Amino acid sequence: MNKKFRFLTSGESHGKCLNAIIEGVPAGFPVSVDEINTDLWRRQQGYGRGGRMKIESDKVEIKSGVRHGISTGAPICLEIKNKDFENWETVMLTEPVEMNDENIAKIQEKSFTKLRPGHADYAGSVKYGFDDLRNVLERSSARKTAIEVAVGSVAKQILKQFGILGCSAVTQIGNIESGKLKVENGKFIYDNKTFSIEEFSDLCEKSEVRCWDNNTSEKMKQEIDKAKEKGTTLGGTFEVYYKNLPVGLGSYVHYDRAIDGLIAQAVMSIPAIKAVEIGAGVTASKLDGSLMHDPFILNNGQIERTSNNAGGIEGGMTNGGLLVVRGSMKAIPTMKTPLPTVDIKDMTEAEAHFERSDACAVPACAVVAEARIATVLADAFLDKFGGDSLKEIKAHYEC
Ligand code: EPS
Repeated sequence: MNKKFRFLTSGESHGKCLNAIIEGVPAGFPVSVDEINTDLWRRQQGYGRGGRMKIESDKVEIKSGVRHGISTGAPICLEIKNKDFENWETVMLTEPVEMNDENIAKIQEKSFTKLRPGHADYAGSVKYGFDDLRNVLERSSARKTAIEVAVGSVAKQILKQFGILGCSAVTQIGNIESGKLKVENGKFIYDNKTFSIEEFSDLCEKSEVRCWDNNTSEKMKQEIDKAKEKGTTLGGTFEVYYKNLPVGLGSYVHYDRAIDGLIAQAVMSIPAIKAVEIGAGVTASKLDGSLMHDPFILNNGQIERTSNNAGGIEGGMTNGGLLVVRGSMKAIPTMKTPLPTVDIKDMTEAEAHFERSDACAVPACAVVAEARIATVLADAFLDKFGGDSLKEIKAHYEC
């Protein structure tokens, strides 16, 4: 399938910067740096983040493809500087450095050879033939999700022109689960109260763990504190919702056009994700057909559904319902209380490498997933309604 909205990113965790080139944004779309920076800020929040987030205050620079705030149709280049680079310059310089005693000591201090179970260290070092696991860590780090959020933010700005809006919520951290949320006809029902997507999103944005319920938020924070005390880390689950999607994004005609498959790939590619569900998700396997499928009804001549177990997707296509995607994130593998491992320097048994990290990044991950899903939706939207300019696309959309 020819992608209509595609991008590549580059950059290391402690390198000079993170970059992306987006190809496929038609001319005439407003592209706001402030909106991208707001999403970058949202990704940096969340109880349980480590010291690095105090160093970075991510800001994007748009380097091409936009003139006076409007896309020109040309590739859009984005850049986020790593503030921490100044502390890592000798270690992470792209040019060769003079191997004097001082520089050798600096580089060795940041080299490591004790594999972290659960991280990319082992497979990455075997695959690329590295002796120094720093080479694996730098690109496999979740730092790269900052630039992915910037790209997703541009995708969200395309979708916004057509009233398509998204939000995300954390539903579990460690063993603490949020109460049961019901999502019906685009409304969020919790504790007998009904919220619009905007109201629900607002509640999540105000929580330090991105959970709409205050009591659960507090319990989640305590769970993170406990994990920190033990020197361990926590995973969890989150949900992403998008409303006002037109019917028919994606397709049933080929495996690589099924939008659920594309969304699953996008979310699964985020570091530490182990499962992706849509709608009823894994519960679908337990529901008999009469409970699983969402009946059609007529309301003043309009087709409506009485439930949304499908999560807004049937037959690999959006069906006009609210998109509901759930992701499960494992606990971060860099831990103060290390697991048994092997030191590949001398092939001895050892304790895993530890360096400054996060205790829990589930709230940040929800924002990343929201952004990654936006790129899939924007791609499918441009595929269906595409044109060279916003004006052309609006004409296709409206006819
Ligand atoms: C990460 C380790 C930590 C995280 C980082 C991901 O970074 P550092 O080693 O510099 O303390 O904070 O995430 C980010 C920097 C970010 O922007 O999300 C890792 O090893 O994956």
